[in-house]
Amino acid sequence: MVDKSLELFDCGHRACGGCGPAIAAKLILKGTGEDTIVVASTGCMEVFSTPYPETAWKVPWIHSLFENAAAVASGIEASLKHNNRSEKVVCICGDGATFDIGMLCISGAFERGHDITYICYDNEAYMNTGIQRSGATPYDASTTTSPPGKYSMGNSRPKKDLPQILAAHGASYVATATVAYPMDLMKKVEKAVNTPGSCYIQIHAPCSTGWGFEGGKTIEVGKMALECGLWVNYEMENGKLVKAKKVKRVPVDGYLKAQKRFRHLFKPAPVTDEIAKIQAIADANAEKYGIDIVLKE
Ligand SMILES: Cc1ncc(C[n+]2csc(CCOP(=O)(O)OP(=O)(O)O)c2C)c(N)n1
Ligand SMILES: [Mg+2]
Repeated sequence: MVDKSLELFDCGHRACGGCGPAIAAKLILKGTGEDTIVVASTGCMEVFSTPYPETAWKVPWIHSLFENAAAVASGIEASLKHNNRSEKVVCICGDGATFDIGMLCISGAFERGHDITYICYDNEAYMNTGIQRSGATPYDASTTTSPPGKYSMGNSRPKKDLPQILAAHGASYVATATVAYPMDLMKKVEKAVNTPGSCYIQIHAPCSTGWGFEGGKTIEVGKMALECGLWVNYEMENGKLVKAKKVKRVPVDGYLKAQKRFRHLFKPAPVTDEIAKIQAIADANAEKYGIDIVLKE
């Protein structure tokens, strides 16, 4: 088992207070251990952790373009294999890089079956460039490119189901996790890097600046997402769902109210039909993954 006391992502970086992705980076490296090469696309994490000539990474780390981390990782993995070396190759990339612009390279890497772990820290928008919507932005969230107003209630499309898309590529292991449950996150990362073939982990990583909540509430907001069913923690092996965390679900209202990106749904008055649509998304998740705790009479 990997030594989880090692701090391989150092303090002193320049993330915002309460940055979910920074917590994710720290936990991911506790799951991978030292024998790891990280490939990172451009985005907040790269900017706050590697302002030249400084770095927060205590493992080999390579910057790729916004769109090609999976291709860079594929090349590194092929070279390591050729040289009989055993380092783990791990991409750590934002949702914009993963869901949108890097999708072709990820699809190619997974189709070829490279022995890599691709991890998306999902803060649900392009945060580094000013909070633009991505394919991971949830329904009705306000971003600078999906502002609520006369013509819309925020982001008009639901979140893309990327874990299922990568499972359909034949990924050996696919999992979702959240920074709000660190032990679970580290366990899943450790499992992924020790599973041969292409693995994918998507981490719910609340962004205090982009979502609009106080930096001290990151873990609370993360837990709320899971408790209302808008985020589900599950694992898939070879395309099959093997585990999903059950919850005693609460309505989505609390999670939405905790963040300014959903403020327009409650002010000046609650927009009940839109809130009901978001509740329906949580209900559909609960049904799909069987997460509701049913109390026996
Ligand atoms: C080809 C290309 N297009 C646009 C950009 C500008 N750009 C840099 S980071 C970024 C957003 C990254 O979003 P995400 O992957 O979600 O990471 P986050 O900033 O949210 O951590 C964009 C649009 C770029 N670097 N390269
Ligand atoms: Mg992002």
